This record gives sequence, structure tokens and C-alpha cells, in this order.
Amino acid sequence: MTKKYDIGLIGLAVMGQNLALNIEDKGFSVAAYNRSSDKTTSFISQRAEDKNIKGCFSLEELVKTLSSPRKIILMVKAGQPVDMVIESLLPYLDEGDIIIDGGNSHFEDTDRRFSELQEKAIHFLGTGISGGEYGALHGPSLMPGGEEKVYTQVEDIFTAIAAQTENGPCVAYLGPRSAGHYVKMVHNGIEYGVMALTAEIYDIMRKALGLKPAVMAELFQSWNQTQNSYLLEITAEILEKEDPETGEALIDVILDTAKQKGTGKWSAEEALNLGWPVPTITAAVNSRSISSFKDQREKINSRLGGFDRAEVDQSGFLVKLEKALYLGTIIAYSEGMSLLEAASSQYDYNLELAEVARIWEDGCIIRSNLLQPIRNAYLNEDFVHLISADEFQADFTKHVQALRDVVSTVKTLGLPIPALSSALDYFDMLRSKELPANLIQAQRDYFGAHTYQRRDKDGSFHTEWQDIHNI
Ligand code: NBP
Repeated sequence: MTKKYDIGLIGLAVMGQNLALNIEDKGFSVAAYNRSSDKTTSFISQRAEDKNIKGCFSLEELVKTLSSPRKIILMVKAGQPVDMVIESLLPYLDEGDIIIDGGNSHFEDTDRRFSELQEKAIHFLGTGISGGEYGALHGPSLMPGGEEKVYTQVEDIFTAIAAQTENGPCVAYLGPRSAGHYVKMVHNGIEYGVMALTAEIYDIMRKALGLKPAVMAELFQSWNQTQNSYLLEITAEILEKEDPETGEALIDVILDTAKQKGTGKWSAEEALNLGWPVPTITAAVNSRSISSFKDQREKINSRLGGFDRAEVDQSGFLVKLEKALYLGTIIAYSEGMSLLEAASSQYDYNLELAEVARIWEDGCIIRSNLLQPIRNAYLNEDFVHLISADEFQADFTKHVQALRDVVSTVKTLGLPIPALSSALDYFDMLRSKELPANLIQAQRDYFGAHTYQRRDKDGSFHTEWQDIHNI
């Protein structure tokens, strides 16, 4: 009898190759396919040589190679390619087979695919996978969504390949339909926020404090002793890297324009759609967009001038920068977690946010020691919001003045810090008993008769603000 393989994997780019090797390393046999066959050939003859991985050169061959019910992970480019692969696979699949989309698919696409496949009795697990190339190989954070009974059929593989922490493997069944891809989208949104906050702190260090990259690297490294954040860790490593061509710090020769693939923008869009704002994350998305207007920025700079140099006294300011980054980071996480709360209720995902925090503790880009107190906060039944949770209240009370000092000092210099400012505004708005929305209500009633609510009695009220007969 021909040997049957445990799991199939389609898409042998960066993520697919590493994930296949990780799965095989944990004792499961893998059948692998890539649209361009040369990639399959080179993978099988090089990295997968002597491994329990079979290269397949057609989808039919891949499907025939697998044991039933078949489990097939797609690691192809998000968007249309996922639909194309599913469409091409369907003629060979049987009822009860399982397709797992491990790419960064938009959650609405996942909902659609889930329903379409359900009609054909094919199971679908939309599964966010984080941790990049390294995570895929050594243990990612996995965010699966779909039917729980289907998840149990792949649980042994997912549990084995995920990053492992003392709180368990970085994987958990998250919820129905697109719950997994939604959580992955928000993970990426938080990633955007923390990256922007770190970049702004770096900008302040170089432009306002005149620090060299090697010095900044040491600072980020020492700040990371307590945070153990992947993004801080790589920032320190980036800042100490030398450019082999020029001998300068590599960071100084990298162009200041950043691209984006979409998950940050989707988080911001979703937040607006649900009326559950994520201002720090949105500021991060806008920052990347404005960074790409390089030509325009240069032309405007030549007419209006821009930030040049400033001398800020370093003594005491570096400590404030550390605190500002720390609080800004908590705020970025809290925005994302808040959005997940809203989505859980809007889409009936029934997310357990303590579990979400737990599976982000390792194997993903936003892993950090902060996830442990975030998890604890969500285990507390009296939980209202992360910024006022027992785990963080003292930090905010003690250090928010540092964030304020950084934002106000840097603002007077004319240096842009949209993520830090947005984080502070979000904090200040959320802790405000009183906001100026009474005036907004009155304005809406004035020009559109939209009515307003009063403080002293229930109901909707309208005022004739002008004597229209005299206009
Ligand atoms: P890419 O996102 O770059 O996609 C390349 C793969 O998609 C190749 O295997 C390519 O085959 C295949 N593909 C394309 Br493009 N169109 C196809 C089609 N019509 N039919 C079949 N295959 C097609 O790969 P990646 O960077 O490994 O990422 C895979 C997924 O994981 C993406 O959704 C990505 O967003 C997500 N992700 C990536 C990372 C990361 O760090 N890179 C991290 C987390 C998640 P070909 O070789 O024939 O062109």
C-alpha cells in the first residue's frame, strides 16, 4: 500500500517552507506543493532533503498522497490566490476534508470561504500565523478559527508546532468562522502601533538628543531587560548593524519610506466601522502612508522648512522616553484588545481575551512580558479597560507625566510624533468624565434638528435655535 501523508501544504515561499519543516520536525509527514514546480524541486532537494516531506507536482497528486480526512494548509499570497487554489483543489476533495488557510486573509474573505465550503461539506479553518520566517520554523503563534470540532482534528499538529511557554503552547481555538483571522488582523494592528511608537522614540533620540545608533541600541537593549519585547529586541539589533558597503550604521543608509501590506489598514478600517477607535494604530498606518510621499515631503520642506536640529537636555529626558514608550505600548495593546472585545460581541466570536493574550506570549511579533499582566487583567471579572486595570493603574499614575513631558517638549520642537500623541489623547479621553460632546450635540441639533439628550432628564429634545422666520 502506498504511504499516506499526515498533512498537505500548498505554497513554498518563506512561510510555507519553514512551516513544513517545523511540522515534519514534530513527527508528522508532509506532502508539499507549489504552483511553480522549480520551488518544489529545490525545496525537496535542499532544505527538505532526508526529511519526511514529499514534493508533489500537481494538486491531484497532493490530495491523493494524503490520509483521510485530508488536512491541507494553504500558505499562499492572501487575496485572489487563496480563492484560486481552493477552486482548483475542490474537484479532488471529499466531504469532511479540511482546508486550513494560514495566510493573512481578510476576515470577510474567510467568512465567505467558510460559508461557500460549508455548502460543499468541506471544512475550513481560517488560521492566523505570526512570527515570520523564524516563528514558522521554530514555533509560531497560531490563531485558528472555524468549527471547534474540526479544530480538534488538527489540534495535535498545531499544539506540537506552536511556540511553547510555561503557560502552554501558543495556540488555542479562538472562535467560529473568521475569529482566527480577525485576531491575527488585530495582532498586526498592534504591531503597527508598537513599531510606530518605537520609530518615534528613535527619531527623538537622533534629532532632539543627537544620539548615535550604537548608543540608542544600548538604550533599547537595556529598556528591554524588563519588557522582553521582540520589537525592542530587533530594534536594538538593527541599530547596531553596520553597512558593509559604507561602514556607516546601516540604519542611516536606509530610505525613510515604509510600505504596508494591509493588515494595519484593515484594523483601522474595522475600528472605524465598529465605532471602536484605535487612534495609535490608525496614526501608525497614516505615518507609513505619509512616509511614502517622499518627493512631496522634500518639495514642501524646501518651501516651509522642517525640523532641523534641536538640543534637548539629555539628563532626565531619556528616563522619560523609556516611560513614554512603555505607556504608549500598553495603550497600543489596549486599543487592539478593546477592538477585539467589540468584534467579539458584534460577530458573536465569543473570544476569550485572556487566551488571546496567552497565545501571543511567544512565537509572534508582538510577544512581550506585557502579555502576562494583560492576560491577568482579562481574567479579572471586574475588568473595565486595560489602562485602568489593577495591573497597569499604578504605572499610569506614576509615569503618565513622563509621557506628557515627552509629547509636549517634542511638539514645541515641531517634530512629528503622531503615535505618541494619539496614545496620550486616547488615554486622556478615556479618563475624562466630561468631554465637549455636549457642544457637538447642540451643533447637530442646530443645523439638522438631530435632537439632543439632557443631563437632567431622559428623552430627546430639540430647540429652535434660530427664529427661522427672521432669516
Ligand atoms: P507570499 O505571500 O509572498 O506568497 C507567495 C506564495 O504564493 C508562493 O508560493 C506563490 O507561488 C503562491 N501563489 C501566488 Br503569489 N499566487 C498563486 C496562485 N494563483 N496559485 C497558487 N499559488 C500562488 O508568501 P509568504 O511570505 O510565505 O506568505 C504566505 C502567507 O503568510 C501570506 O498570506 C502572508 O501574508 C502570510 N504571512 C507572511 C509572513 C511573513 O513574514 N512573510 C508572516 C505571517 C504571515 P509561486 O512560487 O508559484 O509564485
